[in-house]
Amino acid sequence: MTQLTNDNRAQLETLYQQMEPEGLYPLWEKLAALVLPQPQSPAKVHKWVYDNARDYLMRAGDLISAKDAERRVLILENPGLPGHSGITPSLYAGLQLILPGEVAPAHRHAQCALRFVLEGEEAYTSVDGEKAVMRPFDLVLTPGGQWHDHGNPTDKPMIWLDGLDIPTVRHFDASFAEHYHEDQFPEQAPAGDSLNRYGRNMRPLKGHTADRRPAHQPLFHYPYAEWRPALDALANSGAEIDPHLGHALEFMNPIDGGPIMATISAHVRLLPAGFETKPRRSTDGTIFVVVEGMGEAVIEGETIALNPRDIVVVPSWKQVVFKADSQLVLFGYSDKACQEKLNLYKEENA
Ligand code: GTQ
Repeated sequence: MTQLTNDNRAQLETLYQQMEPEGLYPLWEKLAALVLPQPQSPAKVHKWVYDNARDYLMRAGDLISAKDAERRVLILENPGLPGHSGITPSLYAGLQLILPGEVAPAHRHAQCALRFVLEGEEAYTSVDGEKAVMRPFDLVLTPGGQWHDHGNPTDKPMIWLDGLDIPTVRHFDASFAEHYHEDQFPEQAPAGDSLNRYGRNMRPLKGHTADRRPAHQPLFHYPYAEWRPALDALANSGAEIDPHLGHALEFMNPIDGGPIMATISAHVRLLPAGFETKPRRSTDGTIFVVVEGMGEAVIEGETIALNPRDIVVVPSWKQVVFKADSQLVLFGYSDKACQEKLNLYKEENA
């Protein structure tokens, strides 16, 4: 703004005071902060050490049941977004615990969720009455609007990372949610049915039994037993490694080859021992989970040590370099899916 005379400034201040009760404000005082020349995320770089978070979660497990809590989850709130219950401005993360014999009762909501298993074997998530039996580092989706309950018939605790678009749905004022009148939604299909039909690069031949799954979202289980060998095969094939990403594969919706859900994208990467990525930044603030190996993330010059099951958030437009001390495998999710639809997504590979 050009220089104003004192008199002019005083008259403007009077104008602001008088119009404020009418909900009117001068854009010229705020324009530079509203329309930024580049992202300035309020979110901070942050790491959650799994074992520390796990201790608190297990203590919560002694005090409240999954049923009483509805979902027994510790929210991973970004320290730069206090009170927001978001790990980035658009996405939520939480650690959910289901103890042996427990059920987290059936509900459905507009929010889309992914689950990335960190501990435990063979508890399940049921989606519209079909179970996905979950093993460590499996990715399981509960797309918006679908009934889901979780249960643990095993004798060991089950813990996974929940990734939801809660802040995005809040932003659009579009939340709907309801409880089912029983704890478990009635079984509609054998466990793994959708994976068998849609998860092996094939689809049901038409004329077969009618499609039960919603047309836009038929597949909801991406097992570690399938994605991990795929990464290894890629790495061992002699394929050129992406200098900014390492060997990287995105989880895909088989319907259109697009991202797994409308608001959330997810991928995995493998960085061979000794590999260091070139610097990269992107507008999709990303939540990373260390699946295996040790190394470092250097984010805008800040070094974060990476160990198995650590969770690290890299906010929008922060430059990141990954260094693999041993072979490093990462899972990541972000709002890239949503940003691409809105023509907002940008990245810069240095
Ligand atoms: O499992 O349905 O972490 O509805 C937050 C909200 C998990 C769930 C969360 C949810 C769920």
